[in-house]
Amino acid sequence: MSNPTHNENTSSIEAVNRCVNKRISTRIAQVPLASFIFNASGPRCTEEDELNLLGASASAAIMTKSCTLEPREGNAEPRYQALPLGSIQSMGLHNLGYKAYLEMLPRLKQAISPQADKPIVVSVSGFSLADNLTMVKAFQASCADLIEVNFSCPNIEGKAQVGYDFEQTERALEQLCQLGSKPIGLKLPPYFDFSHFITMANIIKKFPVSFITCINSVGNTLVIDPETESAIIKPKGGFGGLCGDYIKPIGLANVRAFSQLLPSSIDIIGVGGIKTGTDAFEYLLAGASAVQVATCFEKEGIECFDRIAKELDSIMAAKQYSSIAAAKGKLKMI
Ligand code: RRO
Repeated sequence: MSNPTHNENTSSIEAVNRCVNKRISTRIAQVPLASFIFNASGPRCTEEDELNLLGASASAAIMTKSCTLEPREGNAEPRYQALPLGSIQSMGLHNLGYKAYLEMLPRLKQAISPQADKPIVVSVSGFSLADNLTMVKAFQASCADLIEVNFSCPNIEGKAQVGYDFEQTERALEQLCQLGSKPIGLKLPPYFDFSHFITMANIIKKFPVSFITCINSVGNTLVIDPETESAIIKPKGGFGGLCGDYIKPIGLANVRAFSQLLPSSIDIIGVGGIKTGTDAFEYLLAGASAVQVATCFEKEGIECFDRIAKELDSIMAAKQYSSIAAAKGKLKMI
């Protein structure tokens, strides 16, 4: 953890000792987290007050909304609609611009320390490799603990998801992984074919990528209201990212496939349809080292982290798993 007053080993040990519940504490790229559950880069993590709320909550980390070089208002409203089993959204990367987050990080760190040594994960989503290089370089020199590079935003008109372009992904990693020693991870889009899992895993293995986050929303889906005979969100002709329960089997499959293809030193963070301890436990069995919550956090608010953590803890206790490591990737075949 980045704490200038401690050496790295001492502060890591202290952080682990502070974990309230050892059964669901975990690590991402060797950075300790007090629980298996934190927020996804998505809802309620754009503004400083939202990030402070996460700092004071049971979320195991503070994850920021993906940022761009310049501030963005995002796409036109309505751009989010709740659905019975999740949501569809096309937020359009509304964020304060990376300089605002850079400036905010020491204040966030200060607010969460010394009560809880909670990592801060910054998410970057530039419009070009040059943008991403500028932002990652800046965050490498900041007090962020982990850097997640978002290669999978589906909601910017005219901009394809980098994670679906394997050559571009490889060219980007060649440069992004050379900018400093803070752990870098990739937020990936969902893949639906084994050839794609294998190609992406082989690219990732060539570079010092510390973690991957699977999956972003399922991009470019369409929900129609038959009463009004119209799409239910405005941007991109109604096409948007599908989230929530609908996508959990896709998220689980991506976590499972990558956990079988990547070395265990690369942590996998599961996202997609996590709203109960059972959902989190399923991702753990598939091979996740931690999970992030998006739609459930949007709908339920900050209390979801404590609730899901307690539910997961109860499930693990009932099944006599004493640690995340004991259950990680232990999916059985029939
Ligand atoms: O802001 C968004 O519209 C957005 C982003 Br950056 C992302 O990575 N995934 C998503 O579903 N929406």
